[in-house]
Amino acid sequence: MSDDPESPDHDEEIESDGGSQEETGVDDHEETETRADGGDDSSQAGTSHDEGVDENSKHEQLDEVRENPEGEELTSDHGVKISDTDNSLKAGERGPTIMEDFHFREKMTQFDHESIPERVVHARGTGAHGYFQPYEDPDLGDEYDDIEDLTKAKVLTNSDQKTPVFVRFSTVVGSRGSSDTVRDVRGFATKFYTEEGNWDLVGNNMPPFFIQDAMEFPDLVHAIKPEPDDGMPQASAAHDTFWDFASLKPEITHMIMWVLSGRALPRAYRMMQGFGVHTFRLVDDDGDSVFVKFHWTPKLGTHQLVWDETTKLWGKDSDFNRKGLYDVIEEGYDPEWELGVQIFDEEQAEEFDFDVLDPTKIVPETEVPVRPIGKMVLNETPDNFFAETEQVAFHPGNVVPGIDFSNDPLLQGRLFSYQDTQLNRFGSANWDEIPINRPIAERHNNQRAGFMRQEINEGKASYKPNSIGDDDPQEVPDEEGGYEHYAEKISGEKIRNRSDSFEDHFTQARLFWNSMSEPEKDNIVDAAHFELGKVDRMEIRERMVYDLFNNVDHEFAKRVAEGIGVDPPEEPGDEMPTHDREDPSLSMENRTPDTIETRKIAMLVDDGFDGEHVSEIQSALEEEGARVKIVSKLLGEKSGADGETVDADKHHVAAASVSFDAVVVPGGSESVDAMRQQGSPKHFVAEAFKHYKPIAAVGEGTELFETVDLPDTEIADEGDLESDAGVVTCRNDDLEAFVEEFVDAIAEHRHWDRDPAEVPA
Ligand code: HDE
Repeated sequence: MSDDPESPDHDEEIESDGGSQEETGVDDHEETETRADGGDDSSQAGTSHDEGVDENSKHEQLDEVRENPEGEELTSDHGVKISDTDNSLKAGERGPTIMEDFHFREKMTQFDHESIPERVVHARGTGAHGYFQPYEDPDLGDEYDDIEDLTKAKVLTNSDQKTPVFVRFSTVVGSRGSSDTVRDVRGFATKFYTEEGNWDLVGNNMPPFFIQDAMEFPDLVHAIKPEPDDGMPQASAAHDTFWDFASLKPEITHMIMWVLSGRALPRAYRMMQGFGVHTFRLVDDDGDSVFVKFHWTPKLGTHQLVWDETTKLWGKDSDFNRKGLYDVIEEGYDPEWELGVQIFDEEQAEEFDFDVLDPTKIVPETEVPVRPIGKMVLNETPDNFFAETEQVAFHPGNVVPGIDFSNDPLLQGRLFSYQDTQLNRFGSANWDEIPINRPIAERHNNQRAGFMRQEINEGKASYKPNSIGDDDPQEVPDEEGGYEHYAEKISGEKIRNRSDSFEDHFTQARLFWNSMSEPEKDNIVDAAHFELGKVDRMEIRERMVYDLFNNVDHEFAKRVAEGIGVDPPEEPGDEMPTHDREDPSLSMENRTPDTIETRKIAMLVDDGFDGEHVSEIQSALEEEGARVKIVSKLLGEKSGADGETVDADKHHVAAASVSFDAVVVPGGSESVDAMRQQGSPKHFVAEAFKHYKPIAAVGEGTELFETVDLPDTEIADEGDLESDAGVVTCRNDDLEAFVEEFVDAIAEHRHWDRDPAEVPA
């Protein structure tokens, strides 16, 4: 949990709730009696609709089940104090264990049943608590006046209210223990605990999807998961079955372009966009509707890792993304996203050259701008990974009045699958009673019983209509907040078919390719070389080049072919669109705000460092919001040239450049001489350079750079400050100017104008 002064103080609550047995004692009848009276509604763990919700509402509800062992006595699950939890009960010191040892049986049984099935997809993830708050009077452009005119969903319109949220980020393909930095789509699922019930926006970090119809999902997942005979590879699409499937499914082409791009290698969850993917509906008080696409835009920009870096992170820092989110929140930085909407009506939708119900398409921002309507802040880590992050269960079918579905056949299929999969994971329809899944809004209905039922439903009547219980709970008319589905007119024949309007698979794939910068295009080609290079069957590689890529862009197809032993196609594919359209919002290079907040900077030192350099650079970077870590050969105290001391945060055996965003080497001749004798600092610098990261050195620190091969890079001469493609070097006393240059270089994130191909790191 973060130390955020605004966050609720759980410890206090737990104590005053009587967490300890001694305090609680046994004569708590009073409270029970009050509940039996039915007078105290707080036992319902719900919030009356009139009271609304605030940022802390979910925490207050969770406090009721939080358990804290601090200062407490060990007991059995049934509350009996335990005198010895290390030795089983035996018949004689060296004799067999005795069946009546209830403590042994209970402890072992619980352990034997600790695991639940992992998610069939998105098994690996991490989560955080926070809140969502709509902006006051958001700017919706010329066409629409007021967000309240478009939707009755209070969660999106009431700017006075902070709605609690729980967000889970995930990879898709890998199993629960797989590495974080694999090439994959990332899940971005948000549960809003609104006053009108839970709304789950279960999205991804890429706006299109692989397939058009939910029927194809099991095939897609079987193809991409480890192959069934040998169970390999883990968490990777780079194998025959995935590309076999892809090469036979041209509808996948647009998504493949995204997956081969840096979007599939996010630098951090806090530096990742999110998308609702499908077209949804907003519905107003009169029952009128517009279409909407949801977008999350991170305040810190959208940034990527590079491939070589990700593969090293698999071994050196395999929890990189999970830990990244956890650490920044614990360190007091609360990641933030803006929720944006693209709004369009049915007539506008008719005009597009694609079908808005086809999830392999985006609505380009050049056609419909994204309008920010609110912000989300994540400000608290979970207390218990299993209880919160693992047990949270999302369902796109959880919507609140004012938000509705479109007929996107992928979305329609998801509306079945998520409830179904939770039954498999939890073994009960009562998964929605688990604390992290429970709504804050009150629940009253006649759904009953089942494994692990938590609620104690009072009364005799569990059916409707009834006269015994005054026919409660009562249905709620639409005008008073009852959910009413949008009354869309539907007519048609029962048909198992794909609409002709879903037929064009290449126009938007080409739009994506056209919109990439040259380095981004290079990354896509390199990724295709890796992925298809791992495919044994030539006919699959050929189909990818000839049938898919050559229908996106001829040059692209030729470049891919050359790296994977396929004869380059001589002519563009028959279906290749000829348009030159671009959408600047698709390139991550256009999503780099001028900030270095939360970036992690390694400062390489050894004994004899220049104390002024270290303290001034560190405080200047930290003032800008960066996190500086001192890295040295060994942990412990390091002494500066003038007697100052610093503690090393990391040592060479455990720290690698891949875990950092930038590297800086301060002066101090003894320190730099020592590092010139060590392999690690030189490798640190070379590797950061290879990964296009900003690197900087000042004073004697520049001499370390001279021992490393940094091709075509200008290093400052005596008295100068030099900044060359993110390599900042300084041989004068103007530390302020040096730090300023370095901060600019860090804000740029990666320096693609470098050519590090020859660097042996
Ligand atoms: Fe999911 N998806 N999905 N998916 N999905 C699941 O539900 C499914 C799709 C997404 O952090 C499962 O609870 C089908 C699109 C996220 O817990 C399962 C189809 C998008 C998460 C399931 C899709 C997503 C899931 C597995 C095609 C982006 C993780 C465990 C019709 C808009 C949520 C679970 C979390 C999880 C089914 C396609 C996002 C099996 C059938 C499109 C972020 O129900």
